[in-house]
Amino acid sequence: MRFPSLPFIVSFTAFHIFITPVLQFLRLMSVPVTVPNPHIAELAVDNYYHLGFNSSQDLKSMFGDVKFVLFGGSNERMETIAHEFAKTFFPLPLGSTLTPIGSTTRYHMYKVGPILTASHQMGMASFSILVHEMTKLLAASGATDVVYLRIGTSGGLGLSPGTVVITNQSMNGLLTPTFELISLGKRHEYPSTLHPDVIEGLKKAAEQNNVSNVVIGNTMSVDCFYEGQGRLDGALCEYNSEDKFEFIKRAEAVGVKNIEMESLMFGAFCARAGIKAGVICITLVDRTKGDQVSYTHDQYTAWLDSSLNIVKRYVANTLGLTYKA
Ligand code: R2B
Ligand code: URA
Repeated sequence: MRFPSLPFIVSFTAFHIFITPVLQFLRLMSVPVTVPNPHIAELAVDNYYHLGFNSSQDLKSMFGDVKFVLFGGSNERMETIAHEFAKTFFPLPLGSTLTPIGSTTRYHMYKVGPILTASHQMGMASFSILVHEMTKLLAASGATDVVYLRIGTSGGLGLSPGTVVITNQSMNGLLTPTFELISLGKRHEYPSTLHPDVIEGLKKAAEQNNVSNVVIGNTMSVDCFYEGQGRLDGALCEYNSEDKFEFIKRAEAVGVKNIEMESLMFGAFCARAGIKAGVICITLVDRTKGDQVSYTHDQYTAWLDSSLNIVKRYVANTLGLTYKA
């Protein structure tokens, strides 16, 4: 057996003595939300136009404590989620009610303790405006260690409706993991990645909740509900059922478990902005069985609850809160 050389032993020991504490210290340091765009600093006042706030306001006292932003499509769902977080972790002062903050023309936002919930409506274009303005607002507020989560709905592939999918990797309609943005007449491709800490944290929370209807897999994300998702029930359709199933097989072969309309842009934006992000969606329909979406109110509530309970557990684990399922 060969013994390690002296220089190796010296550098190995030095690494452990000096570098390990530095790495531990860095891990404990808080990470502020920042905006990489240098032009923002030149603005006297930045108007977060679609949110109904601006940078001249006392944003620090309003949003400086935010740790999680929970995004989802519908106004109603984001109100329900805010209520759930108030009920479980941050009771509202006696006699007060939860009301949306800022402008409600485009999105609805609620704040409960260090949690913001915000509806992004449908599709990447709408969500992109929200994440740009949300990130600028949180950066101006001095918020630190913020995690973004999309709690959404989707169509499943070979999964019974109500299954919860934690996204590993988002893919575009060509089944590659890049988000395409056309800017100044040029095509840009950005890798879309969700943060491994968030994926792991959601997985662990799902295990702790001991729920069986959870899968981890890839998500196809496209800016279209009908033809872009290979549905046969849109007003227009130029392919047949065989074409649809041939594509679904190809998607399944690269690990796609569900299809939705936002995670690709979300993953690319958050990776570029240096924000930890994750996506957890319930499935509303099994696309290998049909295209029409229909469910009862009670089913929807139960399905949403199982994804929400995972998110609650993950938030509790991250913020050191007590959570009983
Ligand atoms: C899921 O549901 C919406 C379409 O019905 C869309 O926002 C999505 O990603
Ligand atoms: N949302 C989608 O984008 N697709 C579905 O099939 C269901 C919900």
